[in-house]
Formats: sequence, C-alpha cells, structure tokens
Amino acid sequence: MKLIKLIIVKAFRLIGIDWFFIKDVLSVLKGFRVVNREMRTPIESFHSMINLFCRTKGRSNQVIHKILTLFSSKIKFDDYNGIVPIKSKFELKEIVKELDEKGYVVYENVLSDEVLEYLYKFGTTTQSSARPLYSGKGLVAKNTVIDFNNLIAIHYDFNEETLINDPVVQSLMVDKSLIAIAQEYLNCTPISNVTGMWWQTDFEKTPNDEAATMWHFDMDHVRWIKYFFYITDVNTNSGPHCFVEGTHKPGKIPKELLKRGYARVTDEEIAETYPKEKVKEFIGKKGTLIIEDTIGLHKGKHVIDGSRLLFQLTFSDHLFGGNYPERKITKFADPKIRDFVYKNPKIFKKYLANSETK
Ligand SMILES: O=C(O)CCC(=O)C(=O)O
Ligand SMILES: [Fe+2]
Repeated sequence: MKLIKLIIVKAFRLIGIDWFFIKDVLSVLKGFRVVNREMRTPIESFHSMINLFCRTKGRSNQVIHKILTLFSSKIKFDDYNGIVPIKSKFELKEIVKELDEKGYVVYENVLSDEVLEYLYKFGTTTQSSARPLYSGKGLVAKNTVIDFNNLIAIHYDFNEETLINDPVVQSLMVDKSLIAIAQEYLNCTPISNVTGMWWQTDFEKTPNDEAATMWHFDMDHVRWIKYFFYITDVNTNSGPHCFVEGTHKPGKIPKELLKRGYARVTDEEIAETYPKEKVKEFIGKKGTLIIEDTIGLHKGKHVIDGSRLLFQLTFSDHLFGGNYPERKITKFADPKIRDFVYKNPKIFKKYLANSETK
C-alpha cells in the first residue's frame, strides 16, 4: 500500500503536482460538502482554496467556479430596471464584456439625492465600530457615532445586520440592474453576500509604512463581484479606491507577489510590476459606483484629508468562503422588496432564516 502511494505521489510530482496540492484539492471538496449542509466553510478548506489560488496564479478559482456554474441556474428577467441604465440584453453583455476585459466599470450619478442624503445621514447618526486600521496602535474597537471634531480611528464600520434591515439598503440589494450584471458576470445565480458601509478618515494624517502596503486581492469566495458606492465626494486625498486594471485575470499577479500567500503588496511593488496607466485611482463625486472584480489587486488609498463614506454590496457564486457572523433580515420596509426576496430565496439565502430558503 505504501509503495502504491509512493508511486502515485511520484507520478503526480512528475506532472508538477505534489502531495500538498492533492491535500488542498481534497480539503476544498470536503469544504463544499460542509457548506451545502451547514452554510459554513471549514477554515482549513478555506485556507486550501487560498493555497491553490496562490499556487495556480488564480486558475484554481476559475476551475472551481466553472464547475459551480454547472450546478447553478440563472434567474429570468423581464427587464433590467434599476440604478444602472441597461435597456437590453445587448447592453448588459457590453457592460460585462468591459468588466471581463478590465476588471472594473465605473458609473457616475447612480444614486438619487434623496438616497445619498439618507445614507449620509445614516452614516453620521448611526453607531459604528471605530477601529484603527493598522496593527500595533493599542486602540480597541469602540461602538460610537462618528464625531468629525474628535476622531478616534481611521476606520468606522457599520453593522451588517443593521444595514440589511435598512429600507434603502434593501432597495439596493434587490436592484435588478445590479443583480443582472452580477448574474451575467458570474454566469450563475448571484448570492448576496457581505453588505457593508464604512468611513475612512484622516485620523492619521500622515501615511505610515503600513499605509503603503494596502494593495491586496480579496479571497473571500470562489468568484464574486463588488459594488462600491461613494456616498461622499472623493478626491485624491480623501481615500479613493484604487485598482490595477487587468489583474483580475488568472496569471496577471506574478509569482513574486503571490508567493507570500494572502499578503499585502506595497506601492513600490505595484509601480515596479505594472505600467502606470494600468494603476487606476477612482476620483468621483458622491453617487459614483465602481463595479469591480476584487480578485484583482486593489486598495483604499490612505486618507490624508477629509473622510470617505463608502457603501458596498457583494454578490458571489457560492457561499463557500470566509465565515462571517450570521446576519439575518428580520424586517422588510416594503412589501415589493419582500416579494422579490421570497421569489428569489437563492440570492438571499445567506440573509434569510434557514427555514425560509427551503
Ligand atoms: O476601501 C476601499 O476602497 C477598499 C476596500 C476593500 O479592499 C474591499 O472592500 O475589498
Ligand atoms: Fe479588498
């Protein structure tokens, strides 16, 4: 038996596959069985997915994703009415083509003044968790309403459960244009996942060493798409979101940057690796939407003057991934939203009580 195992291991090694690779593949497979049963991913399976991503320069996620799409149907749309203007299937395909090519698409003015005012008010009157972004500051997270005259943190994070029970947030979560883009990009029913809102502030006006190492790729799920909404005007000093065009494609993050695993990358490394014109800094007025595949390299630039309020929606291909605290929708502000959610329980299964998704 030992001999057979040795021969198999040697044979795989000849084609560049070692025992750790096989172990990671098996661990990911086991992870999917657990997620489908319990809606939670074993941590070792999640780490195996990241190992495989780094070893295969992102190709493993593409393969897993492809398999997942074979088991997932798509929802049908009569129209794509929503905050992103999409008049036809052709237009939808054009948007997704751009996303495929560049890894991002930007829209201005997608939110009405009322929605912007509402979310800004939410951001300035609701408690958030104030936490220093960087380690070693000795500051612990504190629940507080942001006070711009007395900032205590770089990062103020709003509770996901409060957000998903908010009427305006719910109206964006069920927006057909956003769901249609996610579905077309992911080629399967998109799953609403990780809804967030946070302030980035100039609490620390001078960027320190750690602020220069904020470039990273996300690896929370197999494939996903994020929607970043600016709720405040964002200039070069108030923390624009940044992305390296094209790095969402497999093989576009070189081995040297991947070999550290799921680690952060410095400004210098980005400048040395990619042409300047590919490093995008998104300056935009409030109401700007950046749709992005954050499997590519991105960061929120350190804020040196002012504060940035950002709202985020995520749609993924599967619940497999990092485990977030359980968050449930307990009330609907609008019967239309409730109907949409219950008609599409698969999209919202993360946020519905288990019994409601059956
Ligand atoms: O704050 C930003 O612009 C970046 C946030 C980010 O990295 C993420 O949401 O994945
Ligand atoms: Fe990120």
